[in-house]
Amino acid sequence: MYHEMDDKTMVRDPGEFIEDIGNAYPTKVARKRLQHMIAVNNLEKQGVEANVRTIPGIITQRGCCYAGCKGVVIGPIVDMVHIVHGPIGCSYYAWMTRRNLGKARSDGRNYLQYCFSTDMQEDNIVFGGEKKLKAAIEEAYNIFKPKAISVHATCPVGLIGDDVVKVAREMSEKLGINIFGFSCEGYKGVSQSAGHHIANNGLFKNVVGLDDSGDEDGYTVNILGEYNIGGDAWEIERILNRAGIRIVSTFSGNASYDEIARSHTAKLNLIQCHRSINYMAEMMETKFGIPWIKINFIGVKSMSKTLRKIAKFFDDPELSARIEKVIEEEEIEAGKALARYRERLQGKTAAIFVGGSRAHHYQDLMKELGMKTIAAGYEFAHRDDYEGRDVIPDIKLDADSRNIEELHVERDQARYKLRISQERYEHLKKEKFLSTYDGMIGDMEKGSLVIDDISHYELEKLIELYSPDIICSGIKDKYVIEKWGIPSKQLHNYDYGGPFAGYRGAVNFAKDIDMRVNSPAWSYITPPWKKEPIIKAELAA
Ligand code: CFM
Ligand code: HCA
Repeated sequence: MYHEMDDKTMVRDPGEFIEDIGNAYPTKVARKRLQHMIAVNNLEKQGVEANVRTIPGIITQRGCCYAGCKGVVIGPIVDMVHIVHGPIGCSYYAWMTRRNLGKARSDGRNYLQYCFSTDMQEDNIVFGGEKKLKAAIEEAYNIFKPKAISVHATCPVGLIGDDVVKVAREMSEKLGINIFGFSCEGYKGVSQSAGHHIANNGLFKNVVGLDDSGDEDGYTVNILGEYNIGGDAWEIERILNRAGIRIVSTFSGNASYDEIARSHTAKLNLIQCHRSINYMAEMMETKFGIPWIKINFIGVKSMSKTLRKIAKFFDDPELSARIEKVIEEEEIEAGKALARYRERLQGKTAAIFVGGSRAHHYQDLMKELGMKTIAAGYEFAHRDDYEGRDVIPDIKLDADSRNIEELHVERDQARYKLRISQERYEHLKKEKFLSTYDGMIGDMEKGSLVIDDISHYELEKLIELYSPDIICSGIKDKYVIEKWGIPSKQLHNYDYGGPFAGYRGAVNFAKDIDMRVNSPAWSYITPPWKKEPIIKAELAA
């Protein structure tokens, strides 16, 4: 069966896909998995189940709590030493695999290339590893003299009861620098998402607000949820600086400890990845009175829309005029470069299954290139990332979420300062300009599919039924997809390309997608199983 999409093109009926999945799984599994899939109808407010445990036995793309805390949020801070307390494998995997780039500030400190681990052995598991951790912290301090050190727990640390938070506190007193620990054992929560929350809490408690000497003048912002993969943050910075907007701190791509310590002096928080950092935005608003807006730096139109939102917030004709000038010039330059790719990509289809925010952000850019996103989903996002923040009061807290500490934050009477008038603040909240994210589903076309925490089996079924022109995903399934003869673009590490954010990033992205989608290479190969059966079996008598 086929289904008509908004622009009258016909795609396979998404209901058929969902039905096939339901029939293939055992009843109990089907009942659970079907709650994670919908065919978008644009008629009613739709939702999917999310942020719950993956069914054992299903191959998913998800990672762990430690990955979300150390790998994603804390690891990219360039001038801190980040020590992993655990077996070496956890560190090896986390060592620069995310390609979050960073440069030293004037003091020359940048430890991103290093990999610090306690390298736990069997005897540490049996007799405890706290002594080894203390020695590792002291050794790192003596060699590098960093301003601050973070310590991260891996699964075995929690199982044997080593207390990284306590050890960090003790060593901080001994060495006289800021050292703080994260109990981000891999098994906590149901995915990386738990690690984001733990990391946000730790940064908020231990760093944000330590330095009040920030420059109060000008149009100052923090960028929250931007991790400088492939240099995205630098392209964003180039554009904002052109318009006269100054970034106090980025959380946490190319971040510096001192900048995070001063971040509470900024006037506005811009949220790129809502999933990983909305906690920080809410806490900074409550304690310091910094409002936040959800923006998107991915895509030419989205970038311009983001700049106009910043202009609206600051409400200054001079800034607005400068922003309009930047938009005009940048759009002309990008538009010229994009024209030839648009021609070559028109009408091509894409599926995007990535993380907790990019599956939404990249749909804007796909649309600009004339492409259609026929299916999308997150690995570990929550229902609010799919359905919008209005749904938050309805989300039932299960045991896995209740395990993650919820900080009780209050207004800092001395330092709370609303950056705009109370009246305007309330007005902007009421018109849903501030503190709002509407989620991914509402932006998707009728007839498209949403699949949360997609499994390899479901991905293969999707390929069989839809055969998209490209699938954007990560390393865990890139080669599964390509063995089916479909090009795959990694939207985590960008396949070592990028930047993809901002105006110039959009052009880089278009070039990369064109290179894959229109490459003749795919037609030259016939996989062996299409020529002859590769498994032969005989029935025993
Ligand atoms: Fe946010 Fe990220 Fe993402 Fe994420 Fe990630 Fe990442 Fe991602 Mo990989 S913080 S949710 S936990 S944008 S590491 S930089 S690419 S899955 S979509
Ligand atoms: C993580 C990090 C990751 C993995 C990427 C991938 C990243 O989740 O631990 O699966 O390709 O962006 O590096 O999301």
